[in-house]
Amino acid sequence: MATLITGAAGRIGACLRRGLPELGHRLRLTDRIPIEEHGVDQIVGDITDPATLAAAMEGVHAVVHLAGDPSTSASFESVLAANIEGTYRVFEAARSAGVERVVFASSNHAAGFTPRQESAPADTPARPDSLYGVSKVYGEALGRYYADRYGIRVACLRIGSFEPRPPDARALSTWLSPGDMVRLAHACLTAPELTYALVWGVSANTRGWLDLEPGRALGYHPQDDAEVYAAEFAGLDPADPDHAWLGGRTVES
Ligand code: 15L
Repeated sequence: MATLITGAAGRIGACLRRGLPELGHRLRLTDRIPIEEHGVDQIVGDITDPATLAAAMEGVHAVVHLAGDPSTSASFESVLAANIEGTYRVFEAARSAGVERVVFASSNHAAGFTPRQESAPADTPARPDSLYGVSKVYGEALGRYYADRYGIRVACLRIGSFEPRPPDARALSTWLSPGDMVRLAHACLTAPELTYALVWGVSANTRGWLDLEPGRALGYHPQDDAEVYAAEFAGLDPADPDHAWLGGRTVES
């Protein structure tokens, strides 16, 4: 049985399509953009199209749902189609095809208006900082519904700053390295005890303040730490939104 990755042509998609096969996962890919790689099993199409999704879900036991508008400044029209309708179509197609588990790429921006604190639990209440964040809260709620109502195993990943290396001082707390992204997806795809889980998608950052225990309970053991790059950045003023709020400057945009 294969694992379907939606949004497979995107940045996280590219990372997982390289990393997950090395851990034994057989992948099917879907995206609006064709992936020009030899020998990939792919269905090209839009996630708002049920026929595309029905074809993509055939012979699939798990889905990693990455597709959607990833911009924190996305318009209502854009999140409505890509994130709201698209995420519903993915969960519904998964249910209809008898898929056992869905890993949903949520975001720290679902709770971006959370003030910095000692340790924020993974189920920190929704406090979106943008319409993008609102759409991720919706995706988490859909996941909870499909888990409770239909027994699909669902993990929602509140991903921080997914980059090859931390891009700024904020990311010294929120960075998710490519290697840890693969480890997190693998853990969520294989944890036998998963029913529904909300976990932070961040690395083991020395300056992190997002509780990694729920992820560890699923078998996610992050190995990277943004501190390695700390000397590249000046310290942040406590009043700087990048320090004060989980969502950083997005709270002001
Ligand atoms: C996200 O969820 C966004 O997709 C990305 O563009 C960054 O803003 C990232 O979060 C972050 O918080 O660094």
